[in-house]
Amino acid sequence: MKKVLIANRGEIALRIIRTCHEMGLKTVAVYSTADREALHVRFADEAVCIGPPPSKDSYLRIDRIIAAAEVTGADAIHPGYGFLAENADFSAICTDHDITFIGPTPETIALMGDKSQAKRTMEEVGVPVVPGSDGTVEDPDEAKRLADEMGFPVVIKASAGGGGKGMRLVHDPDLFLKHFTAARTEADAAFGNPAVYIEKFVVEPRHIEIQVLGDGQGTVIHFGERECSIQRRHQKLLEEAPSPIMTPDLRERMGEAAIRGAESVNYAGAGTVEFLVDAHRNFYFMEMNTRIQVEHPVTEEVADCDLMEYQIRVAMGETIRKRDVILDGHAIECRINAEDPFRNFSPSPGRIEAFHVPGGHGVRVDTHAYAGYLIPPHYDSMIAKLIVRARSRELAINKMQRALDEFVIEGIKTTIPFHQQLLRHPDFRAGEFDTRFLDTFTLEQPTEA
Ligand code: MV4
Repeated sequence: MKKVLIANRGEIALRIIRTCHEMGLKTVAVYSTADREALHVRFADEAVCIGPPPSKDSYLRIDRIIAAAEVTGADAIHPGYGFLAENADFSAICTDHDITFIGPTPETIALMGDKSQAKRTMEEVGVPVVPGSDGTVEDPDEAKRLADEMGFPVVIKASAGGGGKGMRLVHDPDLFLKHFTAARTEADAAFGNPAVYIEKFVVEPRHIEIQVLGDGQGTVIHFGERECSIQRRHQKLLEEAPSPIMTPDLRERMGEAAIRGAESVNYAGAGTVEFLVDAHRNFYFMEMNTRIQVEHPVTEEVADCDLMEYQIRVAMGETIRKRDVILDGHAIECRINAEDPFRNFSPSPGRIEAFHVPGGHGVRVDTHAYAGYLIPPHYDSMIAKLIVRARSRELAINKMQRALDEFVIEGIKTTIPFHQQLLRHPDFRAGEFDTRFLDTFTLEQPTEA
């Protein structure tokens, strides 16, 4: 591997380019016409324009990305997250063109993309899963019988969905059939696949995920957990490692389960095994993400490693040594989005007039933004990730507050004021929250100047 094409944009494209250059690898950026002025274009050794602003005409165009790799002689492609990162066809097409796809095999991506099959795969090797239907259910009467057996509330989930897409909660048994039919119709419209499965609803759950790395040659290791319960409409806003509820014993059991699941598919690359954890610390497999995630830096900080370097090394064919990864300290990431938290998080694209990033000990900022940068309206609203690391959770929260206070972004609205209020909340500070926390968290309106 000598030259890596980055099939992405924004902070993650920069993040990938940095590791490639440290490893002595050349880089190729691809960009849409909306990203001509973007930093990933400037930081890469070469750059190829792949189309107009809409993602479907540029960052999602497999043919143009492969052509860009061929004309520049790139021998590997890193997909980042989003866009084509979990597209099994893309992984297969790269391989067909003798280009190394930095990620899992097409078979693994497709298997984990089918949420019902992924769940069955995990259950078969003894990973705890949420009680529910054995695979997908088509027949409404059979579905109703199963739901009655499990007891309400239940959730109906689209097999082709994930991340909260195509999910329905049903409390009232009398409304089950209506929801079941609607869920199938919706899934068909959204994913071209009506298949749904049914689960018992886990109340007051936390979302805790385990970072894994496999070499595709039989070895998988884990890097501990990330606490991801602070979400709004299935969009994470803050992540941390370790989870405030974690114990060494629970980490050992969840880590072992994640490894067992990943080993059963001879997993290759970085991956994340998502679990729901209930109030009694029972854990249940939910989904596996076959990509590097937005929140990977909190793991890098507590494990003191470069996960992207590991992704690239295993894609080059290196094996990994079975070992317990040493975790130390506490890391928190705040997602800084170009959104107005006081106007229902509505997008706030536009030109950044002033931009000053915080610094100092234990502070990391992953961003593609700069003073004068015009945020295009076509893509994700995340413009920076602010990551801090300290010896304890309390010290990390204090450091994050200091860093947020230093962060200056003018010209657009951002989620910085949201994070400042969240970090002051006594329940957040006490580590007492679950996935419903933001449903009831009310922002204090700023006082008019
Ligand atoms: C659940 C659940 C409770 N019980 N499944 C939402 C995202 C998708 N990955 C699955 N999700 C959930 N599945 C059962 N059986 C609650 C959620 C859920 C959730 C999960 C993680 C983080 C935030 C969430 C917010 C609402 C619901």
